[in-house]
Amino acid sequence: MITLDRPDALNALTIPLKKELLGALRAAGRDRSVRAVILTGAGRAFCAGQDLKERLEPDAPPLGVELRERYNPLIQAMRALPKPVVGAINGVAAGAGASLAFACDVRIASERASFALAFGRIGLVPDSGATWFLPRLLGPAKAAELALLNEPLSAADAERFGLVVRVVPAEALDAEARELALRLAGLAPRALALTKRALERSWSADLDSHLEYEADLQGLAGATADHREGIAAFVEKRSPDFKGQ
Ligand code: LHQ
Repeated sequence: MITLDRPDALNALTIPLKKELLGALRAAGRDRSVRAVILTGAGRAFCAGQDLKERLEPDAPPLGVELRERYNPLIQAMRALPKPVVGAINGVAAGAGASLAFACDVRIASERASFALAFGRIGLVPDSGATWFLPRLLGPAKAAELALLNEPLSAADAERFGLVVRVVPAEALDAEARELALRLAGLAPRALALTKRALERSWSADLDSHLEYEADLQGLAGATADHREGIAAFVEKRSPDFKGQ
């Protein structure tokens, strides 16, 4: 579990926090014993986005540089991670904090969660993938409403729009997110990684080339010991024991 841990500032993203988060994502990618990652926030917020006070410091890098050097690599690391990322959205996810939530593979939300783009209020454009993820996750009309009007989305509406798999009482979020992550961790890791890759690629592919791509991936998945174990478990009417091989 990766916890953004600056609760007094609603886990607003400073340069050190962004560096730590990227390090934690990369470490999770390298560690073979990690089969799923939970991303959550300490305290009452998931993440309030960029630390706006840090932006007032005289040596704050230009926004374009900050995005290219620190935000974009975070989003890319989450999408390229060959393991599922479960967003446990415990409270408000605003600005780039909402983008982090959108970049998770699945999200489960506390009833106290909300999503707010917030960028418009400070004269900025939604970034860190927000304008890429939102139309895909919510559809173009709702995406435009959120992005242009900066309307927050409640947890209940997020569930209605399919942005989160489930809304749970605040005190149950941790256990429910762990259960979801454990379910994912019990699946065949290689197949999950390839599935994530196929879903990602589908956005920029035509059907014919994507059918080919799926056939290639299936060739890889089909050659794994986990595939053989899955079939054996089915025939023997038992739960599979996937080893990631
Ligand atoms: C904060 C923050 C915060 C610092 C709460 N920073 N302290 C931007 C620039 C650079 C490059 C790339 O991209 C970006 C992307 C972005 O993320 S832009 C969007 C940045 N985020 C926002 O505009 C959201 C700002 N926060 C809020 O609007 C509110 O805090 C929300 C609606 C999230 C929560 O409201 P409340 O529940 O009323 O809490 P609060 O406002 O009282 O905040 C509690 C504390 O957290 C407070 O500190 P204090 O010392 O006064 O108790 C806030 O100053 C601090 N905080 N967000 N982003």
